[in-house]
Amino acid sequence: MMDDARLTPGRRAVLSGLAGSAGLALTGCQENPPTYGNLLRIGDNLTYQAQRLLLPARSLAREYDRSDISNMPAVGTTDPGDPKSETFDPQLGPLYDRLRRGGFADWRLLIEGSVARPVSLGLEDLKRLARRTQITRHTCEEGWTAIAEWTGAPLMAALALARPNAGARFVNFMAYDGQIDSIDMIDALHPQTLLAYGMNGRDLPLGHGAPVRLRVERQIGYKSLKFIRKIFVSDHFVDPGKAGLIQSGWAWYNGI
Ligand SMILES: Nc1nc2c(c(=O)[nH]1)N[C@H]1C(S)=C(S)[C@@H](COP(=O)(O)O)O[C@H]1N2
Ligand SMILES: [Mo]
Repeated sequence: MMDDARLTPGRRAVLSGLAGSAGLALTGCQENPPTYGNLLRIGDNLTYQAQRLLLPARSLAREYDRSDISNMPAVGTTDPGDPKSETFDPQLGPLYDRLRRGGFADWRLLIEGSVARPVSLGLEDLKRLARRTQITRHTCEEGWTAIAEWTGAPLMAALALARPNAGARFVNFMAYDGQIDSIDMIDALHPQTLLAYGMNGRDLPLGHGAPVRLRVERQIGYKSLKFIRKIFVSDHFVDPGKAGLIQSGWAWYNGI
């Protein structure tokens, strides 16, 4: 596993230079997620292929009752606008802080890349799309789980507005702490994959990714990126370099 605890997704190391800040400093571009010469990582591709073969694309993650809802800690980045946070991004952080102070009235989500019609959606636009509420279990790689209720727009509904091209295979997400990650179209179009703006019946709290986070219910917790600012659809796998997790040894696909 990792020899430096600071590199766990839950407590990310300070990201030097690169990525996030430069907007779209995505490096590399290939067919499938690489394993970076890590022998153990070969299992990732096997796991990915096996899960994709064995699970029907639409099989749902288990959903729970209201009475199952438990306390959920906010971990990793809990305020991208806090300059004291070790994940503070000098370009994006102040932008986030300004948006938060304005109650996210000016927050916009850009969906671009391999799409017929790039769109920019505000919070109210997202709330006018189809709405889904689900009570699911979040599993963190650090060993804890928690059950919470999430409300949001199915990612599928937001993507549909932008009309992904026929060759589109991956959906990349950029967050206000500079993190970038991606999922494949199977997860992107899954009915439980949400752009969540509500948690346990309230607006998504700051620590949990306000105003909008991703929920990817059939993968490990670090795939549910918080503080989403931009979506980039791509025909090929894009390695986000230092802004991503895979170069630190974390699996790109981590199905649960
Ligand atoms: N942008 C961003 N998203 C993130 C993280 C982060 O540090 N930054 N941490 C991840 C990890 S490791 C987990 S377990 C969950 C934690 O979500 P929570 O803070 O709502 O419990 O968010 C994930 N998404
Ligand atoms: Mo995590």
